[in-house]
Amino acid sequence: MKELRIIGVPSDLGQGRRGVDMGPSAIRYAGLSAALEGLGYTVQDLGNINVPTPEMKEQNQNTKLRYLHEVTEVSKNLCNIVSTVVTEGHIPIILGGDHSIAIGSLAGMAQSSTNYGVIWFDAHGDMNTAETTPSGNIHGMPLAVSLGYGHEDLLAIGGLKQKVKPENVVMVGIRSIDEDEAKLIHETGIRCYTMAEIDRRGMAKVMTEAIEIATNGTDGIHLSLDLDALDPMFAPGVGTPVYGGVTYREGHLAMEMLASSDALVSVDVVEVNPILDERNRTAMMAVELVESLFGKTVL
Ligand code: B3U
Ligand code: MN
Ligand code: MN
Repeated sequence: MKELRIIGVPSDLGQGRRGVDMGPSAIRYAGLSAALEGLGYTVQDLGNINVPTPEMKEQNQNTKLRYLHEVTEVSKNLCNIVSTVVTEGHIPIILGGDHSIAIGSLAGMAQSSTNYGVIWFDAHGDMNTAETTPSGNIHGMPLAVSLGYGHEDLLAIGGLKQKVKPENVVMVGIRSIDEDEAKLIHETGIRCYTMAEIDRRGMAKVMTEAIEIATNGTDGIHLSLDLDALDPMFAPGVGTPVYGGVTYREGHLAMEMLASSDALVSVDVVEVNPILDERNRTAMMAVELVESLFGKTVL
């Protein structure tokens, strides 16, 4: 059985609200390592990557991308660690932090020479570029960057190449897309399962197809799990909650189907904000979902 490596990335540089930097602590406090060990895995926690706090830094006036320089440095670091972990034959569990950290995880996966597909579990598309972003927040851009669209500094992390092929990328849980962001989604042709489609066809069918797309011709799946994919009823501690999300049961079903696929090679768990949370519920939800993802069953 593959071993698991936990990597914390306490970054809130990619979005506007403080607190998501405490996500790794909250998820650890909710018992992540013990839960995975309980499932029979060997788990090693590699600790946190060093991330500057926003108060230490002046905003760079040359770009509208907030904390571009700092996000770039953090991503390069994460890229190297993820690539090492995967090359050693282990599964990285990357704890955010805001979703900008996925730029580093996917760059690291690409550097490790694993040919992987991506399931982007999120309320949002995260397909903005420097031109289309309404906020300047880099957490709205990581999927675009990984597909080769966006600021050159971000594209250069881990080498100037597309980090994942669009034909192996699937979005699930989507219900908030900016107008210009939609154009890029159509242009790249990535498969986008909106909440409307999940309502109509059911999570089981959607995940069957999603897994098929992400594994078609690849060595495995990277899951980028943004907790705001879930309805705020189940995951209130996120910076940009959107009603009408994935339910508790649908979330677990999706993770269980990924576990059965036996294709998972790496995972991000992002956007848990303990300041906005209710008694660490969202971090506990994250741990539960990860347990299902790694094979927890009732019997
Ligand atoms: N699409 C908006 C909002 C957003 C993206 N990701 C999150 N929120 N979590 C933006 O700023 O790019
Ligand atoms: Mn996201
Ligand atoms: Mn989101």
